[in-house]
Amino acid sequence: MTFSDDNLSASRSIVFVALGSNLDDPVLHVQRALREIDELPETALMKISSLYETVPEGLEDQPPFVNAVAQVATTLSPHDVLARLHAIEAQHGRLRNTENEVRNGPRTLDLDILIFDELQISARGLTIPHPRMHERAFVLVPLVEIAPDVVVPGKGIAKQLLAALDTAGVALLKYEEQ
Ligand code: PH2
Ligand code: MG
Ligand code: MG
Repeated sequence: MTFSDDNLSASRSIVFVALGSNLDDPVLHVQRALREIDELPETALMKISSLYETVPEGLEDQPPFVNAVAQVATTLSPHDVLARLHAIEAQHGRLRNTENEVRNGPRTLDLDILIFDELQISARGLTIPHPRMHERAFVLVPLVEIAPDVVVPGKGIAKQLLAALDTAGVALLKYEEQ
């Protein structure tokens, strides 16, 4: 895909966003979400990883996930990025905080902020870096593909964190751009 060329000021932040889907044509949800992230105000996609098919973690009895990671430049605040990502999830039919939503369960689209510059934030509803990213191969494999040397604040360098993990459940996915 080709990226929009928003003119961002020098004070932009670099943000890594994880994408995940395991319902209703996951590849399409992830591809559409990448475009929607690129179209956000004050925000531009810089890099996207390949798409991966991954074995579900946390709750095993659900369809396989499609996962990817995007590197984004933005002048939005962390809370504004989070609100925008939640809005994109909602456009994809994601039901948040309802009895239909199972923790770690199936979802049409999950967009998580992984890293936001060097920030470490612990607020209600927003923890940066993502608290479990360093132990998840479905996050670190696509992250290391596009940014092997990025620092996960408080945890270490992405490629070194990945070296400690079993990646057997993460497979490169072949797909057509849609
Ligand atoms: N997301 C979860 C829980 N488990 N497993 C895989 N493979 N991929 C995910 O994106 C995922 C998961 C909660 O957000
Ligand atoms: Mg998640
Ligand atoms: Mg999430």
